[in-house]
Amino acid sequence: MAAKTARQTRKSKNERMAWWREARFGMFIHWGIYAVPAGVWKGNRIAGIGEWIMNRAKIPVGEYEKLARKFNPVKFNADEWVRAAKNAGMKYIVITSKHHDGFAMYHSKCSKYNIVDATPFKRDPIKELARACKKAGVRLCFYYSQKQDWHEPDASGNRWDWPDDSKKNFDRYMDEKGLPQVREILTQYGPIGLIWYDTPQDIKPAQTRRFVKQVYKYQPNCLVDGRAGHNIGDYRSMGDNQIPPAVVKGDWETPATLNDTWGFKSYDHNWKSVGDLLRLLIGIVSKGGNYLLNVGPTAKGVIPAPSVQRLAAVGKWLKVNGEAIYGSKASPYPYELGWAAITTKPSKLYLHVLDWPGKEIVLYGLKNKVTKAYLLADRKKALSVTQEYDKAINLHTLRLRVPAKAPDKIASVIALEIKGAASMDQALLQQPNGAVILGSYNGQIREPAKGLKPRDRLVRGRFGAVENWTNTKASLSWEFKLAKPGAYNVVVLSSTDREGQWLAGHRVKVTVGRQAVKGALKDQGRTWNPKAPTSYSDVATKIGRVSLAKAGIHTVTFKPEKLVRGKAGELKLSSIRLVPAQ
Ligand code: FHN
Repeated sequence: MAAKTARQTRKSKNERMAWWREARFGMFIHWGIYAVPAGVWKGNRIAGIGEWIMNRAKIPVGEYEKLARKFNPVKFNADEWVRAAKNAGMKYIVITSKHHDGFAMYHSKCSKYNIVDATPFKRDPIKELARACKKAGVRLCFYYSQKQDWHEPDASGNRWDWPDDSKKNFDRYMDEKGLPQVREILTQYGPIGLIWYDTPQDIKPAQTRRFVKQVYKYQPNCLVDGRAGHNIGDYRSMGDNQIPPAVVKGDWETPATLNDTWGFKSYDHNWKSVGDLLRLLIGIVSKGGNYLLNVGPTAKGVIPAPSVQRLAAVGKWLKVNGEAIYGSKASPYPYELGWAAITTKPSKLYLHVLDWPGKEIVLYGLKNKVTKAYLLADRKKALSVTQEYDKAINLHTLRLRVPAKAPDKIASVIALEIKGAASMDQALLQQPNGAVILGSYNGQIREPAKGLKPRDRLVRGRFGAVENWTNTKASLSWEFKLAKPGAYNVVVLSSTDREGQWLAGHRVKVTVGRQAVKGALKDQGRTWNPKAPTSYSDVATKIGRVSLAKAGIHTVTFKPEKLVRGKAGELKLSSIRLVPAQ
C-alpha cells in the first residue's frame, strides 16, 4: 500500500532535483565513535582517514565497541551546527547516520549498537538536528554505508574478525539491518533531502535496487546519490575531492574534505585556506557540480573552530556573490580560463575573476551582446563595456573598465546581462594576459593503433593530467586560437604524486607549428594544482622559446623523447603553457 501511495505522489526527476540544483553547496558531517580515538590507537598515530581507524588498526569488534561507552558529546548543540552550515551559505546537511564501523548515530530499534542505547549520552542527536534544520530551512540528508559494516559478520569489510568471505550472507544482513535501518532514517525524522550511499564495492545490481527502492518507498521525492552502485541513483558522485578538469554535463557532486580526513583526527591541522575553499567552490559550480564540504566534529560534539571560521568566511563571500552560485549553471566555455571562472543563468553570465588584472578586463569568445555589466559587490555602478569582432580570425573580444584594485582579494564577481542564451567560441583561446594554457585534459592523444600493450597506453588521470608515459611512441596535441602574435616561452607543467614526489630528467619535445623546442624536465618552481587535493602540485620547466608571427589557429604537439624511471613514478603531464616572452 505504501509503495502505491509513493508512486502516485512521486514528482518528475526535474522537480525532485530542483532544490539540489539550486543549492550548489552543502555540508557533509562525518561523526561517529571514531572521534574518540581521533586518529590515535594504543599510543600510535594511525595513518589515513580518521573514520577508518577500526579497519586500519584492525581493531576487533569487541574492543572497538567499548569506544561507545566513552562517547559522551555533551557539547553537542544542533542549532550551533546548523548555524555553522547556514553561516557558510550551505543549503543542505548530509550526516553519517551509520558509517562503515556499523555504529548508528541515531536511535535505531533494530540494532542496540546506536548512540541512544550504547553511549552515556543517551540522546538522539539526529532528532535534534532534524528539528534545528527544519527551523532554519536547511535540508537534512543522511549518509548510510550500505555494503560495508565492520560490526556485522554478514556485511563487507571486516576480515580481521571474520576472514571467511564464503560464510557471509549479505542478503541476510540487508534484511536484518541494512534495509530496516534505511526505513528508520526515512520514517523517524521527517522529510529527508537525500540518502548518500557509499562504497558499493561488490554489491549486486538487485541488492542496489532494493536499497534504492527502500528510499523511494518511504520518501518518494528523496534523492539518492551516485554511490548506491551500478550507476543507479539520481546524480553522479565524483571521487573524494575529485574536481573534473572541465565542464561535466548532467547532475554531479564532489564530496570534499576541509583538511585530509573526514572523521575528526586530533592532529590533522592541514586546513585548506579560505581562498582554496572559494576557488574550489567556484571551480566546481562553474563546471556544473555541487560542492559537499565536510566537517568532522569532535567526540565532545564540537565542529573544530578552524572549520567554523573558514566556513564563515566562505559564507561572507556568498552573501555578496551568492547570486552567481545558487541556481547557476556551468560555464558555456568548455575550457578552464585559469584567471577566472564562469557561471550562467538565463540572460546572465557571471565572471568570477580570480586574478584581477586591474583597470581593464578582457574576455575573449563571448558572442552575446552585453547590455549591462556591474560588480556584484557594487551593483549600482555600471561598468563601461566595449565589444569587438575580428572577422579575420573569428574572435569576439569584450572589454570592461573596472576599478584598478580588486574589490575582493580572492574572487570578484562581475555580472553581465546578455541578450539571449550565453554562447561562447568553442575554440581553445589565448588568455587575455597573453598566456596560452593547453590543459592535458583536452589534448588529443595520438598513439599507434597497433603494437602497444594496453599497459603502455596513456590514461587520463582523475585530476586531468595525462599519465602512464611509458614509451616514446605517444604524443598529445592541441589546436588553439592566437590573438596576439609574438615570442612565447614554452613551459611544461607536470604533476607530482600524492606525496609531492616528482622525477626529473625526462627529455621532451614540444612542436608549435613548424618550430620545435626540446629539453629535460627539471624543477623550476611548483604551483598548487587547484584541481587536486592539497598534496599534489605542478612542477614547471621552461624548455625553450618560439616565435608566432600570425594570429589565428596554431597546433602544438608534446612528445617525450627519452623517459627516465624512478621511485616517483612516470611522467604525469598537466599542461603546456605558452607564456609571452618579455
Ligand atoms: O570510505 C569512505 C570514507 O570513509 C568517506 O566516507 C568518503 C566520503 O566520500 N567515502 C568513502 C570513500 O570514498
